[in-house]
Amino acid sequence: MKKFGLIFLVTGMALMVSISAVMAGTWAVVLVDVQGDFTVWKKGSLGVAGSDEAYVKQVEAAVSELKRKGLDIYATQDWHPKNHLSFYTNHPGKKPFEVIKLHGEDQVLWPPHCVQNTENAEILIDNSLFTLVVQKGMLKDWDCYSGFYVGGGTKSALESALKDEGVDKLVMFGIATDYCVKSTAIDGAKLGFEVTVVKDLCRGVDPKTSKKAVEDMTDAGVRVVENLDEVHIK
Ligand code: VGL
Ligand code: ZN
Repeated sequence: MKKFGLIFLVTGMALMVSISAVMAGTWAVVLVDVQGDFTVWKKGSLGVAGSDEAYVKQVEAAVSELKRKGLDIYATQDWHPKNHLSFYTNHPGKKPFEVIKLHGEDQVLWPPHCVQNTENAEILIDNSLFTLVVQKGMLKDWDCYSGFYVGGGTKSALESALKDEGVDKLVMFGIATDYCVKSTAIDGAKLGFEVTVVKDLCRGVDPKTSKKAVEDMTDAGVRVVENLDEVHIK
């Protein structure tokens, strides 16, 4: 009788531990495109407002703190070939930031940026903190803002890597609020993750589209918070 009591107790405790683990979920960080070309710090070709050295150091401190708390860090990296069709220079007569139709969709024509193996394509955060770096935008004919894809509807390794590790909650930040952060966050929500975007760790190309991006993310079920303290991870 005594033996059965002990077995029940141990089984019950194991059950409670696993239930609480499932309820708490598993967090990971998705760090979006903190690369030289998107920063004014590195005089990037597409340096967005407020992306100075202090911003990058603030992001690095946040990433380090979350890593210390036990979260794995997944980083995305815009990674274009020189002849990429999102570059205005590959469309004779077009100017930077003009919008054209590509595959029937609006395509902003960007200054050349994040060209593979160039210095300003590098991620500015200590790369030893990363569990995985996911590259996107490698296909010449397709732009790709979402880290869950590489372009043309082909998935990157991000979703399967996260799901293999049992991750279900993502804390997300980086550049640019109105393009890659927005797209990666919304796709994350669509793919079944609980996504939290931390606004003061993001920088946007344009204030208007950044404001709209926050609305679009919220509508898609993404939780947008002002700062890391509001995330309440553990
Ligand atoms: C991005 C414009 C072009 C981004 C990437 O990382 O948000 N923006 N390519
Ligand atoms: Zn790009």
